[in-house]
Amino acid sequence: MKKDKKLPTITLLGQAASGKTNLLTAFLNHNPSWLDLEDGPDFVQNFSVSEMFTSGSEEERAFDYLRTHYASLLAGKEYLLEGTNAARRYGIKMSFHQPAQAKVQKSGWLGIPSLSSSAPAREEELEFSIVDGRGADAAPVEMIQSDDKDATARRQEYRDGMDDSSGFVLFMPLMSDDEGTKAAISQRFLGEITESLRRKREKLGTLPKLQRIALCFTKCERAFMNDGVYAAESATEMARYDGFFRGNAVLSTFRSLLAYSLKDDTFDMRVFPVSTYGFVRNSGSPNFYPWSKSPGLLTRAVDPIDDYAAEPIDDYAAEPIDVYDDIDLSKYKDHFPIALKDDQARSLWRPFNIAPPLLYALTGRITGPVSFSADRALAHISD
Ligand SMILES: Nc1nc2c(ncn2[C@@H]2O[C@H](COP(=O)(O)OP(=O)(O)O)[C@@H](O)[C@H]2O)c(=O)[nH]1
Ligand SMILES: [Mg+2]
Repeated sequence: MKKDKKLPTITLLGQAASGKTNLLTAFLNHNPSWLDLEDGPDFVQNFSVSEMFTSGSEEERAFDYLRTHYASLLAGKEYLLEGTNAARRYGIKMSFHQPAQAKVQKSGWLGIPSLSSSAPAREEELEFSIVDGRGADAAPVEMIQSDDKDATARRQEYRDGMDDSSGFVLFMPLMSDDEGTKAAISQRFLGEITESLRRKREKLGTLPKLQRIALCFTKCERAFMNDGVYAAESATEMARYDGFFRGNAVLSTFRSLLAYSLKDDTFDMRVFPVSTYGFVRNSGSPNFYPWSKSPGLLTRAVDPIDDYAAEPIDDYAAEPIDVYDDIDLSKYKDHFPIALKDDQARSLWRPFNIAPPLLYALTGRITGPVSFSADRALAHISD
């Protein structure tokens, strides 16, 4: 990544295993037309995403690691991989077509919408950097977190990333963890954000102002496991999140931040349900397979000579493989495992709403099939 130029920066924040690195990997590797950016009021078209590195750089090496990570998820071999162990900055270039936009004013006489202004169509190119780090470094738990030099240096890099950022993308799993744990973790992130805001105020003019926070509820496909083939559609319906948001410990903890974002001259905030696993293309079912031995994508490619397999499988088999000897599997056998080739697994994997929070944090554009304004999120909490 070019060091001579300060790129607009966004930082991914969230507890360990909240899905930061997987989302970034999918964003950089996935079929561009599946990034959900062509949906929503500020939709864009014909976008492409690419990375910018000096070859042989540390960033390039780390990016190659991300590619491996992505390939291994498809193959269901994620257990071979390490977690994120340092704060990394990836240089990214995104280009897209911005269609002509008519801004409609709703306050016309008799409520008739009147056209107030319009923006012509144009091509846009954004160069930016994304900071991804080790969750525990961004919001350390005193007592548990190591205080050695390495840990302190890593933490400092992550905090520097936040200070250089005009947008934060905050990750919290929609399900899992008890409310107490979620509240405690959110509290630590709230503390880190508040500290960064304080440093930004102190160094006004040197550090960029925080413009936006995208709060992502990750792994949201798991909330729709009972919806079968209607899951993908259900996930776009705002009302379906009522039950998850009401009394939600994360939203309650961030209540003050959400309320603060509504004031003039502060940052904006928006809430996005996201899922990197997403839904199976054409079928609409959640692309999550809760096999206790190895939870992961439903559509992972199954290696015929996998350790789990008792016998080699016909290359062309498109039927359930009956070689896993896990008794838990019997209840899943109607849809998994299916011998998918790598490219089939890749083409069936359609992530949900993963690029919209990134574009929002960067530019304020609202894209994607579903998201909640701060107002609306607050209304959910106080319902
Ligand atoms: N069910 C589900 N699991 C996910 C999703 N995204 C990531 N994961 C899993 O969550 C774990 C942590 O993901 P990772 O991206 O490494 O989290 P990070 O520590 O925040 O970077 C991995 O086992 C992922 O496969 C998702 O959308 N749905
Ligand atoms: Mg990570």
